[in-house]
Amino acid sequence: MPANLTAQYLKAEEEYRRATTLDEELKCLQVMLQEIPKHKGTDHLQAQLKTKIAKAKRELAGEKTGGKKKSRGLRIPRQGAGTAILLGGPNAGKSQLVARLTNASPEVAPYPFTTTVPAPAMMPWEDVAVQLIDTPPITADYFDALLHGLTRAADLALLVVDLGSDEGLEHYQAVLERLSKTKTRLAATSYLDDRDVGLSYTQTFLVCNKIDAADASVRLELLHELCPLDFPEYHVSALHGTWLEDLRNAIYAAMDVVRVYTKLPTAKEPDRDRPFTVRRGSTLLEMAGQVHKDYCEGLKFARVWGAAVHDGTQVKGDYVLHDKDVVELHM
Ligand SMILES: Nc1nc2c(ncn2[C@@H]2O[C@H](COP(=O)(O)OP(=O)(O)O)[C@@H](O)[C@H]2O)c(=O)[nH]1
Ligand SMILES: [Mg+2]
Repeated sequence: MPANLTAQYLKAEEEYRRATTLDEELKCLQVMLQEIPKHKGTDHLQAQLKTKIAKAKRELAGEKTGGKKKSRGLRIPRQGAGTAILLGGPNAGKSQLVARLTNASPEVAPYPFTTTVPAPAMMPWEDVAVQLIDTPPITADYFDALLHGLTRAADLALLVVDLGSDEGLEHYQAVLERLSKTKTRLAATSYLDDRDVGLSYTQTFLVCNKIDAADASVRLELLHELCPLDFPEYHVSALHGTWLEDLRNAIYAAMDVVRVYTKLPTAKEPDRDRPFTVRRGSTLLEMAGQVHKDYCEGLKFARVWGAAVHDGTQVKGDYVLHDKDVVELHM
């Protein structure tokens, strides 16, 4: 890791990894280049950033003049507290899981390639929701190109393994093999490679599905022997709904956000229907920008009701938000 990377650099890098538009991507790259300490040790990274900025600018110009949109892959707009993408071999039960965790009804069937395009659906958690993306399977011969960008931008990947058949383990090994050859990889935490900002790692849970099947426990042991990985593991039956609530809670927790309710100065009660979610550790100013650009610029102070402060405490933009804070913004 190059020395002395500023907090602003790391934040821009994080946003770059999760960018869903070309415009966002360009802005983040520009901040990264501006913030990177200029010395020999970062020469390589500086050059890389410059190349990427030039490329993003060219592509943006192309889009604006109505040229052919570069196929940067499908970008599914972010919705809710965060995004988790399901990955796995054929028939692992990805669609069944999505069906159980959301109100959507994707097609579930005992033959491969039932799911042909990545499809988002919302998973409720208390009064907020997490976006899940169901995907076509990854096999030794097939890897939908769209999955790279989607996985890179996701907050979490759910790698689904089929414990219901012996092929399940073979499929799983093929998926790992396939992913290890790309620049979109899975890891215990999310980050970008220090030397190559194009190489990204996405935080992953291993979801061992079909624990209801005969011999599932034998296959689980075999799985641990064959490919020991340090991902947090969840053992579920998507079909019967076993342990799915634990998985649901863990998915939400992995989004690492807090909920904030806004209140108008003239109102007695906050708007409880639509909490904002912001990254844990975010400040009031960052949240105000999410409410409206004008709030970010014109914010004078806020009053906060919450666990960490006395009711109605007056705070400034640098106040760090807590889960379930009620915030009254004053311009
Ligand atoms: N026994 C069992 N079967 C399951 C489970 N989850 C999914 N299946 C079955 O596995 C097959 C493939 O499921 P599907 O969700 O379409 O897999 P996908 O290709 O990964 O989306 C279907 O016949 C499902 O009913 C489970 O937990 N237990
Ligand atoms: Mg499917």
